[in-house]
Amino acid sequence: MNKIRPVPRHHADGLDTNTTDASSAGLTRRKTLLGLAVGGATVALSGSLLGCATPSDESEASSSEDGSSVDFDLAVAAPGASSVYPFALPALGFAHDAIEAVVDARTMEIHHGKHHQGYTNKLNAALEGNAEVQGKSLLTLLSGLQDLPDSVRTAVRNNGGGYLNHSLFWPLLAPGGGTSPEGGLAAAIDEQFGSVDGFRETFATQAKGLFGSGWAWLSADSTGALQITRYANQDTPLSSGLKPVLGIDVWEHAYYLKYQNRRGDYVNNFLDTVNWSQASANFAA
Ligand code: MN3
Repeated sequence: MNKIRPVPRHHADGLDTNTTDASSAGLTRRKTLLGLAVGGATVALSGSLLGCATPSDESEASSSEDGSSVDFDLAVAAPGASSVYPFALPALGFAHDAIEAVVDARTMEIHHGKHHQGYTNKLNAALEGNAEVQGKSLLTLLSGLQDLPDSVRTAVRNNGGGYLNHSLFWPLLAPGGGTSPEGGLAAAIDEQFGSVDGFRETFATQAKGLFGSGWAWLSADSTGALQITRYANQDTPLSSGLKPVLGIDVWEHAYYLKYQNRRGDYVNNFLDTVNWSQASANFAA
């Protein structure tokens, strides 16, 4: 079990919402916020553009707001995922053609074997020769980006984030077809979104509307409260003190061969194929 030290996040803005345009490892300046209704839920949009923050934008990043921590256990990641350097490409866990209803085999082959492998290789390369950073766990690195040397911070943010996000993503796909939320996660979804359908509508809206490349995540804070958060590039919920529960990769490399510009169809098919047992395990991790 790894203790994650959270960085101050969005309720510092006085908002009590379950969706946030976050981003940027909790390092984004959040000055202008506006609320709007999406799918019956209030959505907070940061005035900062996704991806425009830089790791040096550290005005809020150095201390915990309430001293609490988010626990997260990398054991829920794909088989073979590494928690420390050197990092190895984890197993996909199913055949490339096992989820054709969502993503075609060629895309899965490239996505796992080239993109995820690429993040793995580049993360290792960034840490090679830096013994001090090598000794830190991936979760420590990603939850403490502001503490890293300038020479490796961006590489860890992008490639460490890519390594983790994809390691969590593969097990969230159910080759046998989608299941239903279980246990504590089922109760939390009902409480936060009214129903699984309510969750689905809000999550799909966020995933479809994310500009450019990134991820939409259902995450939990240290109290177990859920929120849907969008991240640019390979930023992760861990970097804003949140526990990742269910995420979708909306980079074009994840769907373009099968869907071209029809991201919405990809998002809907993904939501039909969620391994909710895995998401429930992530929530409990
Ligand atoms: Mn990807």
